[in-house]
Amino acid sequence: RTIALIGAPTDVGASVRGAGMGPDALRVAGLADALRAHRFTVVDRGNLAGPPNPGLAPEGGLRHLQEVVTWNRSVFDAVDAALGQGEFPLLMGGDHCLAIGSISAVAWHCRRQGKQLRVIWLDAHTDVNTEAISPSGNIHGMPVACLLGHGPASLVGWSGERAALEPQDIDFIGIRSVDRDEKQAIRQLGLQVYDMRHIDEHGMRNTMTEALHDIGDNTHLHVSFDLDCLDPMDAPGVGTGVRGGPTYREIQLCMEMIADTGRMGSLDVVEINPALDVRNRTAELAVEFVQSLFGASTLAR
Ligand code: DIR
Ligand code: MN
Ligand code: MN
Ligand code: MN
Repeated sequence: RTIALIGAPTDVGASVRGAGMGPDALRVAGLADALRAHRFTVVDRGNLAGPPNPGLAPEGGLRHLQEVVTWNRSVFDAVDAALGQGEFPLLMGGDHCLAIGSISAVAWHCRRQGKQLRVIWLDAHTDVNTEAISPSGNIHGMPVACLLGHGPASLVGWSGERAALEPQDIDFIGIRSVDRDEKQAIRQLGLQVYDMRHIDEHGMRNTMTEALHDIGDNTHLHVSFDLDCLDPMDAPGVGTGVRGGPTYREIQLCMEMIADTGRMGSLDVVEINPALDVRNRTAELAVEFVQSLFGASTLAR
């Protein structure tokens, strides 16, 4: 299977600048060769082009809406093209707003192929804000809402008449920061959120067993990996770090259990901010975890 690396160097969905350098940080950390070492064919499609970050305040509760739409259109087209060629699209962000284009393309593909789409969202945040409730106006805090059909008209409905996702299609792992009105949205939508307390009490093994229980032969599993899911002590290169994340070992187990399903069909690696990092540590950690997602383990080859 060929893995297509797609760079989307932008931070238009955030207010902290720097995530636009994420794709090159991953390249410098050796992402392509790390995957080749596990006998994958890897093609780096380079970086998508898009508008610069205008650095403006939110308008109507949304910061940089037009720029976010333009970047996501490019991401949609690149992910759609990769899937159409039978490749595995690996989106290198960029901030997490890019999951709108990425997952919309995956949902569109799954519909045409008659596949069941399931998403695992690894993040400190649930990203289910809308323009009506977001305290920041940053669209990287809104991609899940948009994919569920709640958001500005220009960011919803990209994968056909129905929304890209239904609430039961997505599980959240590692959550420890949810905004006030976002909590109500989670309850109303009935989202399955495995927060840090759940992981503390039940352990990562039981948490992932539950989250992955309905993965079947016809499932396309998409993983959306926001590096701020990790503890900022391990991954300082993120714009909105929150203390109290899963340990290195817990994330390794999480990735290995996803790999064991054999159903991962697409991946986002987002929110790496080299401007805030320490000697590229966060991108290097991301490369380690991505290898585990693709089946690397201590005793198998
Ligand atoms: C916050 C931060 N909940 C917001 N979200 C982030 O602005 O909506 N998501 N950083 O990854
Ligand atoms: Mn996120
Ligand atoms: Mn986050
Ligand atoms: Mn579930």
